[in-house]
Amino acid sequence: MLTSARVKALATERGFDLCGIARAERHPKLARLAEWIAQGYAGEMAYLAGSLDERLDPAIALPTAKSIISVAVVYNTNQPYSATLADPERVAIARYAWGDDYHEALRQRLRGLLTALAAEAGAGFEALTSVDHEAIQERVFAEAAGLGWIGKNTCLINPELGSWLFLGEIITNAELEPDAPIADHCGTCTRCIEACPTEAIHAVPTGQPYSIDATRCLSYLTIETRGEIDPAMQPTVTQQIYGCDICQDVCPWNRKAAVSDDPAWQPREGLAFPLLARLAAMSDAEWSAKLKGSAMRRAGLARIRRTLRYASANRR
Ligand code: B12
Repeated sequence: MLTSARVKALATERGFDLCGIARAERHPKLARLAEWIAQGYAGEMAYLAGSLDERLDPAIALPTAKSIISVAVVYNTNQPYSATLADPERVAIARYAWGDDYHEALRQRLRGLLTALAAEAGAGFEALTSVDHEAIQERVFAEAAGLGWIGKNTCLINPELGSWLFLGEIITNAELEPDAPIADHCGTCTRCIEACPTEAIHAVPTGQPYSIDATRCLSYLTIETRGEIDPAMQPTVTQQIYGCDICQDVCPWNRKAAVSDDPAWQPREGLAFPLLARLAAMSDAEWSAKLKGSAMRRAGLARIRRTLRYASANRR
């Protein structure tokens, strides 16, 4: 019979930095998602509302689901944080997008883990993998599985590794012993709220969950929005030109964050703090080579160039 300890041992063997087990249930924290969408914070990300039912109930993805195996991988590399970038000619691409597209890279690794689990579990084992492929709220289950706590910047923070973590899951019908969540360690700290360049992170309202208004978040503005960026927000596009790391850069739990030497996450040539002028001058062919297998494909070249236009104009 498959045990939680065995699942974790197999996950560690396969290079996952964290692994924990949560119940595949309609977790009470999920209720916040519907509220958050209704408050308009999802902006153009209509796919979140479109898959709301699935997001509120993991049994829709796998009707026999009993457990969610939550894993995390450190993607931080040995590079300075964007908040320390002093050269005004240079811009920041979020570090999650410097290397290979984590959706594909992590999913392949999860499939390897799933094969190993299936071999040990025997007949009747059902499971599916997800790295944001299934409609599942990854942070809620990672927190429930004891991988860390959801911080005021809304990221999952692990007390030993920090928050530069990719999350993934295996949803399964195996009955596994769940882990206990760990306590919130944000305390009275409000550094992320104060440092956010667009005031996207809500000040901690009493009795409310930690939350952000995605429509103000530079990550959303630079990656998710189609067409032109909201004119009111255009002046905020200056240095963070693809995603934004500021709320994690300033987090005290990332002062000594773990670093990965995994080749998959190392910055591709010219992506860690490039010169804005250099990016603006890159040809279609150069971009196409750079974006192959990269998470930056999500926005696509037209949106990237649109953002570079704002950054150049705001520089002047
Ligand atoms: C949509 C999305 C975004 C949006 C919205 C982000 C947000 N904070 O909600 C945008 C485009 C802005 C974004 C940005 C980024 N993202 Co993103 N994103 C997602 C995605 C696809 C869905 C998240 C979502 O539904 N958000 C809406 C909120 C309301 O839901 P939630 O995140 O599940 O949060 C729950 C908890 O907050 C809970 N809650 C917390 N406290 C409390 C308290 C109470 C009382 C209650 C009731 C509930 C509650 O309520 C929510 C309900 O589900 C996930 C993948 C996934 N499928 O989960 C990745 C994911 C969250 N993103 C990720 C990453 C890496 C990023 C960026 C760092 C990328 C970058 N550098 O630009 C930034 C970080 C910005 C930030 N501070 O969040 C990682 C986060 C890893 C981690 N350590 O946390 C994820 C998990 C992808 C992955 N597989 O690794 N992202």
